[in-house]
Amino acid sequence: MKLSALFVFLISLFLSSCQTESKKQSETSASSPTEKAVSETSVLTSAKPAGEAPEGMVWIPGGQFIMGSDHETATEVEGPAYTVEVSGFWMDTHEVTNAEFREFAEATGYVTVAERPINWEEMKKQLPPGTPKPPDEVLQPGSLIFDPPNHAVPLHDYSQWWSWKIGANWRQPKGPDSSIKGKDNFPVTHIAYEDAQAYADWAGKRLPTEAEYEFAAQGGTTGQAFAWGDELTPSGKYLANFFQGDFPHKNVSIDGFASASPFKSFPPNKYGLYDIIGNVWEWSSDWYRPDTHSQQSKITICRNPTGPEQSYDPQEPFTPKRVIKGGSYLCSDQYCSNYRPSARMATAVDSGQEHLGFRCVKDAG
Ligand SMILES: [Ca+2]
Repeated sequence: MKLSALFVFLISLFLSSCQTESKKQSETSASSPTEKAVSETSVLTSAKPAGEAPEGMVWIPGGQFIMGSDHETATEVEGPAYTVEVSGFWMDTHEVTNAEFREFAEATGYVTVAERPINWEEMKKQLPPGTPKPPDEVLQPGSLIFDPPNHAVPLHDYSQWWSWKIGANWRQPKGPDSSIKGKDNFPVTHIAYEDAQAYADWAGKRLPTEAEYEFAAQGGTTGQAFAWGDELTPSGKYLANFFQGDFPHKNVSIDGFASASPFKSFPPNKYGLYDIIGNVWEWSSDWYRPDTHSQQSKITICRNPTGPEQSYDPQEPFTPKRVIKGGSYLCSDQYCSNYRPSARMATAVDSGQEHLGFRCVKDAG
C-alpha cells in the first residue's frame, strides 16, 4: 500500500470512532474547530437514572467540555484544546483496591499478566524485528517497580528509576519479599490492560474512555491549570498524591505519602471522586496516538469519542498502547506534572507498573 493511501486509511479508521455531524460540519467549515463546536447545541443523555446509585459509584452528569489543553504546562500530545461532549455515566468513587481485586481473583481464579509465564513468541511481536531473545533467567514473570538511585540522574532516561523486578505483581508489589498485608484500601497495582478489563467484565462495568475520564477529572470546571483551580497547592494545601522533592532520588513527601496512599486520603472532587488525579495512574479504554486530539478536533461536535481504532506510538511503533490518565504519586513538577486532567500517557497493554491501577464506569441503562 502506498504511504498516502495508508495515511487516508488510517485517518478513516480514526474518524469512524467519533460520532460526527457531517451536515453541520459542512455548514460551518469556515470556523475553527472550537468555534464550530461551541456554536452547536445538542441534546445529551445526562439525566441521572432514578433509584439508588450502584454501590461505590457516583453519577457523572455528562455534558460539553474542553478536552485537551493548550496550556504552557501541557505536552504536545495534549493539544489542541477542543469541545467534546460525553453522555452521563456512573463512575467508581475510588481506584479499585487490593481488597476488591482479591475478591475478583478468588471468585474467578484469575491470574494477572504479571503472574503468568512469559511467552517470547508473543512478546517479540511487539519488538523491532530481529530483536534477540533475552536469556531464560530474565524471561520470568514480573513487573516494573520504582527503584530510584540515591543521587540525581538525567531526567530523560526513565531506566534510571524503573526496574524490571521478577516476581513483582499485585500480590507482592515490590517483588517476592513484599506483600499487600494491611493494604486492603490501597489501589491495586501491576495491573495490565486485560487484567483491568477482566475485572470490569466480572463487576458488570467497563473501563472509562479517555474523554469520560477527563470530563470526570475536571469536576465540572474547565480551563484551569489543575483540577481544583490554578494553584497547585492552594493555601499550601495538597489536594492529590504526587511527588514533592527532587525527582527521582529525593522524595520529601510533604503530602504525607512517598508512594501510594489508601483511598480517601485526599479530598474528593466536586463529583465525589477520590484520587481521580494522582495516587496511581488509571487505564482508559482508548488506544493511544499522539495526534488523537488534532484529529478529533476536526469534527464539528465530537460526541462520546472512543479514541482511534488502532494504537500508534512513534517511539515504539510495534507496541500496542492504551492511554492512561490522572498521573501518580511519582508525578513531579520537575519531571512531568501529569497531575492535570488533560495529561495523557501511552502505556503498553501488557505492562503492569507499580504506579498504575484503574477504576470502572457503568452506563446508565
Ligand atoms: Ca488515580
